[in-house]
Amino acid sequence: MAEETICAPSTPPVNSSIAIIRISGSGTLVAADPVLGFPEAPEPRHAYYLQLLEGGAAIDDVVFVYYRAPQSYTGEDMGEIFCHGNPIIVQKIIRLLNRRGVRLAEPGEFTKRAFLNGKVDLTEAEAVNHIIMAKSEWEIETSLRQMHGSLRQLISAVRNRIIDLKADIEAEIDFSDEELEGIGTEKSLESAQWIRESLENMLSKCRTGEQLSHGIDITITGKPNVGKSSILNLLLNRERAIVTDIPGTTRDIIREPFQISGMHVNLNDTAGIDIPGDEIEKIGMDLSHQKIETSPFVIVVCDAVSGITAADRSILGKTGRKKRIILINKTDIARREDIERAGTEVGEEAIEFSAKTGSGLEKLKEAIARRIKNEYADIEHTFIADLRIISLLEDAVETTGRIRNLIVRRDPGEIIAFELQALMDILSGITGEITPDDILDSIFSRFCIGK
Ligand SMILES: Nc1nc2c(ncn2[C@@H]2O[C@H](COP(=O)(O)OP(=O)(O)O)[C@@H](O)[C@H]2O)c(=O)[nH]1
Ligand SMILES: [Mg+2]
Repeated sequence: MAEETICAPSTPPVNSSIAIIRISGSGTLVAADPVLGFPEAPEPRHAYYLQLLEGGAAIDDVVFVYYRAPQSYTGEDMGEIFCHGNPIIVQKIIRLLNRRGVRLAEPGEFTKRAFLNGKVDLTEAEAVNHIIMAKSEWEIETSLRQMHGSLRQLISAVRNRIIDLKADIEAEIDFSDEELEGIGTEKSLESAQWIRESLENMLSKCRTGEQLSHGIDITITGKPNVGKSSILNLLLNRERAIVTDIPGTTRDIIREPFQISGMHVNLNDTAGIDIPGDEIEKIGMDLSHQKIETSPFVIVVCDAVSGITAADRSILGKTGRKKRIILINKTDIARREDIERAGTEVGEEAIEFSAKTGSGLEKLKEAIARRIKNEYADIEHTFIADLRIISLLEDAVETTGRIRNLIVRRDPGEIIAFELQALMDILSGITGEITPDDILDSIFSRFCIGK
């Protein structure tokens, strides 16, 4: 149990209607009472409207809520002061608390205390930070589920199975019996298999979650002047990229985050692909080619007025193996027969589009959302994992494979039990039961102050 009482503003230092200052630790009431002057001992989870005084002078009218340990976020005695959202007032209150022996909290220290006091495990604590930092509705929903224990519960189920298996194997060591051994091996193998599949499943969902939280790359490509930048601007609903009728206007890659159907997407506008005019254009096109290679999804834009040319065919050929959406743009100024001919020449489903009028925009958004959902089938049940958790899960899967082989080879029970313990330790690293202090520090230092 941490001994020092800590405090921090939980809201940013800007002028706003309300600011919140949190206090946590056994000294919470001792520090707060004289400045707030409670009429009697405050009742937990009640809102008190009080005047905050310093030496008889009013600092602000505030609302104070007291949480009695262990029924609080940190598991310690806690208080929350809601004052007017002026940084000058906040600083005054913080200084006052400091003078009363309450130290300023470090980033993430409240959540770290919640973790150390067993209110949350590490997968839940990390999810708290992801809720705050999330860039999409998907990430918020997934983080919320994880904060409520989605990953912890799965790990706990696997751990229980490991404990059972270990107990069985240890029992066999003690009462080694030739006849029982055969049945024991089969049951052990079944358990090892179940453990391995569960861990692999978890790993795959963590990997998907990790990719999705960075945003999914979608690259817009096509020959010069087909309307790529206009389409980017239309999707973003603002003039982000320069649009002109001069071919070769976009030279660098323009990358913009964007939300589609609750998912975080990074939209890339690139230089048009054709025969380069100068050195800069050539560099821009090389970048375009690289971006197409590394993006899981591409939008190929064709022009209904110019029709499908050699440059289009080359781009369609290069992106043939990618997950792609084809647009036939500029339908607002093209003749019907030209639009249809372009569609036929493309040779696969294409969306008739106009970046000028916005026609086809809903279809495009639906197509993007559908592709993403198809690609990441387990999207609804993923986890928010960083590389630390992923690499521990990889270790766990590998260890389970080794355990399986030991069982098949009927190696001594002692060796199998030893490996099972190693596997348990890896899982304890994920939930934070045995995680080195420096790793904990680095995790919590990524949090905001006051969280
Ligand atoms: N009429 C019409 N003009 C368009 C459309 N999309 C783009 N343009 C025009 O085509 C020219 C090239 O557009 P831009 O977005 O810069 O193309 P990019 O080179 O592929 O990025 C500009 O003059 C745009 O206004 C469209 O759907 N309809
Ligand atoms: Mg452009």
